[in-house]
Amino acid sequence: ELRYPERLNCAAELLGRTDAGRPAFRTADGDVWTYGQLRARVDRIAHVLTSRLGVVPGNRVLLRGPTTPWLAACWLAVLKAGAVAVTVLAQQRPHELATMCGIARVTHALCDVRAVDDLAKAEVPGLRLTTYGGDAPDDLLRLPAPDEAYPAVDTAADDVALIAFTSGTTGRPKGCMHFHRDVLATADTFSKHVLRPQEDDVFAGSPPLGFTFGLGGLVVFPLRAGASALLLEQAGPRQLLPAIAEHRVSVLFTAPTAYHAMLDELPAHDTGSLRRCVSAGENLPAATWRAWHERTGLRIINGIGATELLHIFISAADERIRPGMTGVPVPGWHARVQDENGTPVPDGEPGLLAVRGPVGCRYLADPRQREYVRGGWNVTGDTYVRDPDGYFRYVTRADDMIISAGYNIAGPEVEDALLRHPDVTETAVVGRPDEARGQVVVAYAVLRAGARRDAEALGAFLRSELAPYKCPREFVFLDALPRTATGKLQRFRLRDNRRT
Ligand code: 3SK
Repeated sequence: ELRYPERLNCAAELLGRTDAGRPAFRTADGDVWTYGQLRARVDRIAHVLTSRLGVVPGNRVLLRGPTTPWLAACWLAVLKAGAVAVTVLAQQRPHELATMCGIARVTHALCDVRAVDDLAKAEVPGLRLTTYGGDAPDDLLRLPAPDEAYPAVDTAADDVALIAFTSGTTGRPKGCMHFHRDVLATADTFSKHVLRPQEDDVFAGSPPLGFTFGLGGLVVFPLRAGASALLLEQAGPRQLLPAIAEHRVSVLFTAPTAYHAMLDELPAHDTGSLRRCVSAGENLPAATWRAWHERTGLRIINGIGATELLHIFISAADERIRPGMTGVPVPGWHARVQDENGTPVPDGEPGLLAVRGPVGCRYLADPRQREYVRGGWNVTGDTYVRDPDGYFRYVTRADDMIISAGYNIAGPEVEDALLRHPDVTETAVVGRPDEARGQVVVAYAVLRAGARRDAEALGAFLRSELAPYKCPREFVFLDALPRTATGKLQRFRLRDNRRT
């Protein structure tokens, strides 16, 4: 069981332990911030926040910008000053930003000067907006501040440290509140027991810091381990491979589609420094896991996490990893599969995934709390099967099961088969209403550049891989699949025929 002192400031904990001379953050340009420099910059920002901008403990401070050491330093400074960081994504538009600011009652914002337009357009009443990284005399980094240590505000372990928004794959955003102890708990469960980082590890990856997958993987886990993180403003599959080679990245966090997209380019890059590869955010198809393993010798650590629960709660390490499986509950977490009434279903049968552990869902003023937390369990909205040996296998999102002529068909199983075809780079399989069968299976596919859009050939391929009732009745070829800002597939758009 995890035990933290009653009074705890997680930013002070993350910053306080490592020798001043060790590297904390790196950038693509070759800048290195040592722990000593990071501490000094965080303290300076915290002084400015409290003595110039009027931030007091409990104020909600919005943070927005590309992934840079300055964004991470702002996040740490807000927490160190006892305020609450409201993390949003650079892609979010004025209307979405205004909604989130309203829900979280944001009073202040720190925004990278390059990302300020949309936030200004959001016209949030009473918002005190400060930019960083620009030339203006009132830029956050130019405002005068005492050149001395900033003593961390004495927060309680269960004071709110951050509010992270989830829109899920549809619907009005929900703000999830997380405590100071929750932040450390993610590092002391998944990172400590599954990832097992070392001081000389270099972390890197694609998820932005406004997505808790990225915040954990690129800030919290490396700092908790005294390691360093390469923070990349551009972190698509095309940028990741050269960055891994150049900066000797050893721990990689990215999404299943990025692992798949990097496969062809792998031979052209030196990935010999990689020790750990983490995939989350979406289901990792067994086909992608196998191809990555074949080409790198590395076993991708698959995991399921949620903004509601901050980070990953089911996963597996090293030899315990099984392709096509998410894994077992991370030490400290409990998981089961249950029916709609909360009764556990037998092993081998699909049902709703329910978990509990050191972090819980706390929606900010949202009645949907009642749907997510039922009888003390967090019901994630995923359909899973638990095998008799305790492994959890993803089936689909609970509301995404396709029911065709009485058969239950999980889109991800058909997608996994399609991804084994050499021309398919991305795919989504959904049910379309049909008078005779209830629903029919429709496959959307993105093909490798130059490949022929041949529905018949794909159909024939699938018939050799899957039972006939699972095979799509229709193939639709797209240039890209509709995704949320965090990269999650929006199946509802495909079901409703809304592709953008
Ligand atoms: O939402 C997710 O899928 C997720 C995955 C891993 C860690 C954190 C999150 C929010």
